[in-house]
Amino acid sequence: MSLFLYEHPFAMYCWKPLIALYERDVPFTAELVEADRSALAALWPPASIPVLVDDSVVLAESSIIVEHLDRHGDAPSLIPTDPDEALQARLWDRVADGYLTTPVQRIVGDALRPSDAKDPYGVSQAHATLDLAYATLDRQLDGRDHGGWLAGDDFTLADCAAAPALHYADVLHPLDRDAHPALTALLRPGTDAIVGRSRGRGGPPVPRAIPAALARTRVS
Ligand SMILES: N[C@@H](CCC(=O)N[C@@H](CS)C(=O)NCC(=O)O)C(=O)O
Repeated sequence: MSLFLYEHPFAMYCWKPLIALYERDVPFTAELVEADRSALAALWPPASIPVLVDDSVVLAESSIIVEHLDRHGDAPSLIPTDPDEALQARLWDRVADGYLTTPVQRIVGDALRPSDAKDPYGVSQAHATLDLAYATLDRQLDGRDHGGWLAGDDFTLADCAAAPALHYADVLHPLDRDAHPALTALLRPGTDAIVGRSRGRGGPPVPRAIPAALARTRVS
């Protein structure tokens, strides 16, 4: 078995399979993707990251990669085997991507645009979407009789998606800790500790670099 993950350490969507890989204790080789994506495009024409190569199988899309990783390692499945629970995991993965990661990408993307191509309206919409996401996720977590994970009792795909997205979102659009205590509990230990919280394993080393990196590039 040889797994290669094409990724960049600052890319939220790459953290999702990275968390799954560490959580499942699956050995892999990280292939750093930078500006030149031609080699990646030969594997996967959109050249988005992450991309996983598992022997002859090439898989893109972070959620699909996490689903595939359930075939590796012996940790409990990140897509629950119960069909109803699996739907919840997929649902909250979609919520994390759509309502956290997408607006974060919009805000960061706008900060990188030339000054004559800014989209202030889009950015203000993105901030409003993050408020909606915080309220939605906090309500999902609040007062529920489960382990504090988004989709139920267990750590799932949904948490792999939400942890990094929430981490970045909080930098760009600070989470009101008083208004959203349940969601704060998910954020509180920091992303590496969130990973570690899943069955007590240590978090991946790469995300520890992220807060410092983001602090240097803070946009509002
Ligand atoms: N839906 C995709 C989104 C992947 C995505 O947007 N990846 C970003 C990095 S986080 C990317 O490659 N963007 C294109 C670019 O940077 O050129 C997934 O879940 O994998």
